[in-house]
Parts: sequence; structure tokens; C-alpha cells
Amino acid sequence: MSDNNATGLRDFIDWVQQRNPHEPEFNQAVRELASDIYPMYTEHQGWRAAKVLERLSEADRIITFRVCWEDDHGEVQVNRGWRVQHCGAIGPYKGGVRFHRTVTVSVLKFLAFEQTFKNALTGLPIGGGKGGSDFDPSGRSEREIMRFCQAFMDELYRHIGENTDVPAGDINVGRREIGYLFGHYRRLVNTFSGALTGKDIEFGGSHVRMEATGYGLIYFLRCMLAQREQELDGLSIAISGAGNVALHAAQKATHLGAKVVTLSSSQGTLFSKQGIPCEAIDRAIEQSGSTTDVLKTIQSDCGGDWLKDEKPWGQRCDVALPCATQNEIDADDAQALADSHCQIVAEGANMPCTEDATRLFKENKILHAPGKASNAGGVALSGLEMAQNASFSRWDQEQLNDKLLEIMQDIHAQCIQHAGDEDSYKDYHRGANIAAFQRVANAVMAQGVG
Ligand code: NDP
Ligand code: 2IT
Repeated sequence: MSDNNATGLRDFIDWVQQRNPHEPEFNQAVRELASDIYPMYTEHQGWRAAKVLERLSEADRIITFRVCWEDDHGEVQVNRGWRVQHCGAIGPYKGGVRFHRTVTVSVLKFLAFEQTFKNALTGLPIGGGKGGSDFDPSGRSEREIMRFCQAFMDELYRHIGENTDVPAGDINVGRREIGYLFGHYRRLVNTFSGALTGKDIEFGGSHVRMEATGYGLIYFLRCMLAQREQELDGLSIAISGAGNVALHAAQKATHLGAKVVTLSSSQGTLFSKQGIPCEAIDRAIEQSGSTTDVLKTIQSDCGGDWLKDEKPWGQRCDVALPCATQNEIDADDAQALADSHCQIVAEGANMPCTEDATRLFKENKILHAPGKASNAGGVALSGLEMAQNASFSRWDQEQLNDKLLEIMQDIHAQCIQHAGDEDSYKDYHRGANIAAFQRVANAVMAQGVG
């Protein structure tokens, strides 16, 4: 990067930091994208004059609201809810809802920012948004979860709609929560519409949506391997998390002949040197309850070691798939992966690697796919659910799986096109950021200042 560009980038990063103090995750996400696209950005007079990057660093709007509900003891509980509508330039705002005690406006702003660029990579007409609450569902009863979802929707319903903003699931928001959210939305507006995705198949949901993020991640991984003339069969894979994304990634990987050596939760890691069997993963997907309980069941059925409070990254593996949460891989974890000769890191979670970890992977020539590319299968299938709802139709499983595969292959091709080839190393972050930014920036430009 030229000296001028480096100064311009630093000034831009400082400007974002000053406007968004105390929001480390949001600043991180903007910094990561800006660093990759800045040289291209400065060469484009039109984008610069229209301040496209500066505009995209500010959400279209952020809605903050109180969520008030009664627990099973009749005690009133007060939580906070948000919806960040980041960019509507290429379609209705689209992105998940997260319920977790760590949810802050910074976390949701980073997720909505990433979502805009991820959604652009899918090639579908969907803008970027994200929502959630600091509500902690662990230990809450089914009735409490339902009441919370209804209280959350009591405010959210005013801001969403099939052509406005279409929420879906994320951490701690799965099929059950989407059912409660959708039911309450339908009753409030007295309209049956596709205003949420991830619905049950019986009321407007799509085949393959539940599996899509994890399966899409493995399809993307296969493209990365094919690029190096390698195959998945026989490789050892360390996966973090044991939720929707992690388990479906594990299921597809084992079906394709890989050995999944770890899964994890916030309490620790299940390690199995010989690999967690397919049937155990299939059963885990059907099991309800905490993800730690799911892992303990696998252990009691099939063996393996429970590594309390440990992350998976100390185990030997060829491929690492972080599928839990942001910044779960730090520099020490990245060094451990490099020391164990891990060759590929593909992100199922959103921004699971710290900037130091990302730098370390690049220095060690470990291929590293960013979530906005490798986990885009989930939102892509959500886009296909919207298309089915809008056309009052239902597509079959095979057709949807083929479309998912095609979309992931196309995202991989977009990454490669812009990844560069320094010492034959493919920089997937750069590739994804450039391809996504071009699409969003052109749409923003074409629609004038506003
Ligand atoms: P789930 O709620 O189904 O599972 C989350 C898993 O991650 C659980 O095993 C959970 O463990 C673990 N986890 C969550 N937070 C932490 C934490 N702070 N520290 C350690 N472990 C943690 O969520 P999903 O599988 O849907 O989402 C996982 C990731 O994938 C998220 O980053 C999400 O944004 C991303 N993603 C999800 C998509 C989707 O379609 N669902 C699409 C694209 C990306 P525990 O239960 O113990 O908390
Ligand atoms: O991070 C994500 O892409 C999701 N949680 C899925 C979003 C969606 O709208 O399906």
C-alpha cells in the first residue's frame, strides 16, 4: 500500500473509532474490510466523491427498545432489544436475531455490517441487518422463552415485513424461537407473510434452511481444497460450537469421509482422536437441551475426552472450523493451530478470529476463509425461503441443495477472482471484501446521495 493510502486508511479508521467509541467489535469489522478495499477505493473517484465507504460505516438506522416480560415466578424482567438496519441498497434488510447475555449494540453493529457484505456475495437481492437482545435463555423454561419472544416482537413487528426487513435465527434463536416470533408477528399484523425466515416447513419454511450454514461451509471448504487439488476424505477437522452451524458442518463433513475430532460449548471441548461417529452427530441434531448436555451425551454413547474449559484449537487437525462466536480464536490459538500444521481455517461463525490471529494465519500461509464468504449458505437459503414465500410455492430438497452448492461455488469463485496470488497464496479475506464491496458500493452510488 502506498504511503498516501496508508495515511488515508489510518485517518478513516480513526474517524470511525471516534464516532463509535467503546464499540470494539464494530471497529474491528470496519477496520478489517477497509484495510482490504482501501487501495481500490481511493482509485475510484466516483466512490470517493460520494463518500461511499464513510456512508457504509454508518447504519441506515438502529432501533433500540425495552423488552419487558414476566418470568415463571411472576417477577417482571427488563431486557433490551435492538434491530440494526445497516444497508438496504440491494434489497430488504436481512439478517438474524441473537439472544445472548453478551449482546451489545457494538456486537449487533458489527454483525449487521458483515451481513451487508455477506448478503451481497450471495448474489441475491438482500440488504444487511441484525437484531437481538441481552436476554440469557439458559435455564429459562419453555413458557418463559415463549413470553420473551412475544415481548420482543411486541416492538419489533413495527419495523419488519417481507419487503422491509426479514429477521431469522442466530445464536440461541432456532426453529422454536422463530416459531414463537412468527406466530406473534402474524397475530399482531393479521397477515400471513414471509417476514421471518427459518420457519418450520409446515408454515412457510424451506427445506435445507436448517442445514444450510453448516452444509454451505463444507461446500466452500471443498472448493478451497479443490483449488489445491486436495480432497476432504480422510482429513481431521476441529470444529468449535455444538449448535446449528457446528453440528450440520460436522454432519456433512463426516458424511463426506472427514474425521471430526472436536465439538465444543462454552463449558469445554469434546475431543475424539478417532473421530465423532456420524450417527452420534445425527442424534445430537435431534436432541434438545443445552449444547454441553448434547456433547456429554455423545461422550457417554461413544467415548472421547471432555476437556473442561478448553477450546478445540490445541488439538492436531488439518482443518479448523470455528462455528461458535466472535473472536473465539486469538493469537495463541492461531499459533497452536499453526504449530499443529493446520492448513485451512474456514469460518462458520461471524468474525471468530481476532485480527492478530488472522495476521498469524497469513504469515504462516494457512488458507483462511472469512465468515462473510464461507458461512453465507444460511442467509442464501433464507433468500430462497423468501423467494418461495413470495411466489407462494415450495421447492424440493434436491433442488435447494443444488442451489446452495451452486451459490457457495460462486462465492468461492468471486473470492478467488480478487484474492491475489502473492507467492501462490490466496487471500480469501481480500477476495471476499473486494467482491462484496464493489457490489454494495455500486448500488449505493447508483441510488444517489441519501
Ligand atoms: P447456536 O445457538 O445454535 O449454537 C451456538 C454454539 O456456540 C453453542 O454450542 C454455544 O455454546 C457456542 N457459543 C456461543 N457463544 C459462545 C461463547 N461466548 N463462548 C463459547 N461458546 C459459545 O448458534 P448457531 O450455530 O446458529 O451460530 C453459531 C455461529 O454461527 C454464530 O457466530 C452465528 O452468528 C454464526 N452464523 C449462524 C448462522 C445460522 O444460520 N444460524 C448463519 C451464519 C453464521 P453454549 O450453548 O454453551 O453457549
Ligand atoms: O449470520 C447469519 O448469516 C445468520 N445468522 C443468518 C441470517 C439469515 O437471515 O438467515
